[in-house]
Amino acid sequence: MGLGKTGLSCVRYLAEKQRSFKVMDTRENPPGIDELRASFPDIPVHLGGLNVDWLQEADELILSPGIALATPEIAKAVNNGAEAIGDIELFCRDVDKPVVAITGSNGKSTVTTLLGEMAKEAGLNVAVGGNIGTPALELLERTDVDLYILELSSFQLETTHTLRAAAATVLNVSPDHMDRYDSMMDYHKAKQRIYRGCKHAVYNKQDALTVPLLPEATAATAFTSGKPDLHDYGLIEDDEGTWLCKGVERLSNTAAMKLPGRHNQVNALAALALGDSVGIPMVSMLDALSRFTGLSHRCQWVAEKDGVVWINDSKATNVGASVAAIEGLGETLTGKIVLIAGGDGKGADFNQLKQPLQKYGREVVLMGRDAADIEIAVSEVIPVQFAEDLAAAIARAYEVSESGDAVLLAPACASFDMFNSFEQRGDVYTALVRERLA
Ligand code: UMA
Ligand code: ADP
Repeated sequence: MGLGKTGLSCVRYLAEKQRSFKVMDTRENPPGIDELRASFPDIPVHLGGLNVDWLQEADELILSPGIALATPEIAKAVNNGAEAIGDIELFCRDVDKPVVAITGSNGKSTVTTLLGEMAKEAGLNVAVGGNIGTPALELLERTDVDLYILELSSFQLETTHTLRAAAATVLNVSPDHMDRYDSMMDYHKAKQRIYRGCKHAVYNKQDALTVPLLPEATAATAFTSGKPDLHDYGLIEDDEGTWLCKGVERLSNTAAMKLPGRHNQVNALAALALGDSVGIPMVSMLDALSRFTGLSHRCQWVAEKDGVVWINDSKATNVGASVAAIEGLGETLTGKIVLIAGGDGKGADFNQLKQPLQKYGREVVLMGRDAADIEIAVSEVIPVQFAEDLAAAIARAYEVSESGDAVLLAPACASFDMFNSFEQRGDVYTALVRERLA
């Protein structure tokens, strides 16, 4: 149920296994339909709605993540005895190498990619996928894999029953996808499924909702942005700066990291804890970490000049992500943040920006459609300037920033009023910054 990327990967997998199946999608013209018709012309397809007869006949329903289990027709079929699973469950039933599974409200893609780089550095043949882009079942097409690293969304976890990961983590839990869940409790329950049957759980000591609800005998390691207990991963501050630590052991000074921000130091600790628990050598992991500049558009280091660092967090398309970036970065600076924000606010409440900006901000440069709404929310606590476009915003930030500062593009808004996508917004920012600093 559901074509798209996931559905197509299931079709290829089921066809290869010579299973008997049908495909449906509520969309009239779902992505992947042309490929399905060309490569699998004999597979029955129902589009533009749910086929209730097919649902009643099925032994097994394989749901794409975009389809909710709570859909009444699906709930009814499950009540009548059909089993509801997803692509990750199919993957789990077949996989014969260790799997590291990563979920959380924020930081999933960063930790997944970083851990992949760490495993590669150690010489492992690693396959990285899941919610991050390549559907998990496509990874099974490779025959040389030593280790699988999967980013999993709560949607995927809802329909996964036998994950049994070698290592699993919930990085953090904050409100998200509340259009799909009745309450935070339901969202939390979906995330917790990642720990089912795992050999080693890795959790965030500062976020109670990530603590695994597992038998005590399960091995578990915590990470924290505070001082670690004996077997935890954490941060220790001394006159040489901040250290990534395992217990009292100093692993690396954070000055050796290119990934900016406290939240990314915590992401690094999570990746180290996961990698350690599946036996990736620490020295390889630290090497990979020191080179990792982060994913494009997520608090990405762009340039540094005259003591001012320029950061692209165009992926901060909502207020929560901007707040994380301001706080994460702010804590690590000797100076302050010049924030470039604004765009299509999607009706958001910008008041949450006030407190972190009061603490860490030097000035806010606003652009885009909803700039005035942000000004109303924050102007009491921080100077605000308006800019015609991104180039003008960069020019103003260049003028006002001082040594020790960071200029941060973290718009708290979608990009569609000025750009095609958050990626394009970030690319334009990167090019304009480099041009100005050249
Ligand atoms: N849809 C329908 N009718 C259907 C099936 C889907 O209207 O019958 C809609 C869904 O509600 C959704 C959209 O179509 O809005 C796409 O859903 P899908 O299940 O077809 O998505 P795929 O193309 O298979 O992509 C999915 C993940 N998408 C979602 O979870 C919505 C991708 O994560 C993931 O990369 C891919 O599988 C491979 O595993 C994207 C995502 O936005 C990046 N994830 C969410 C997030 O990260 O916040 C959870
Ligand atoms: P996800 O895959 O969960 O969306 P990403 O790694 O793509 O996560 O990061 C998305 C946004 O979330 C980034 O723009 C960043 O500002 C913020 N972020 C990243 N890591 C964390 C974290 N550990 N805690 C809070 N926010 C974070």
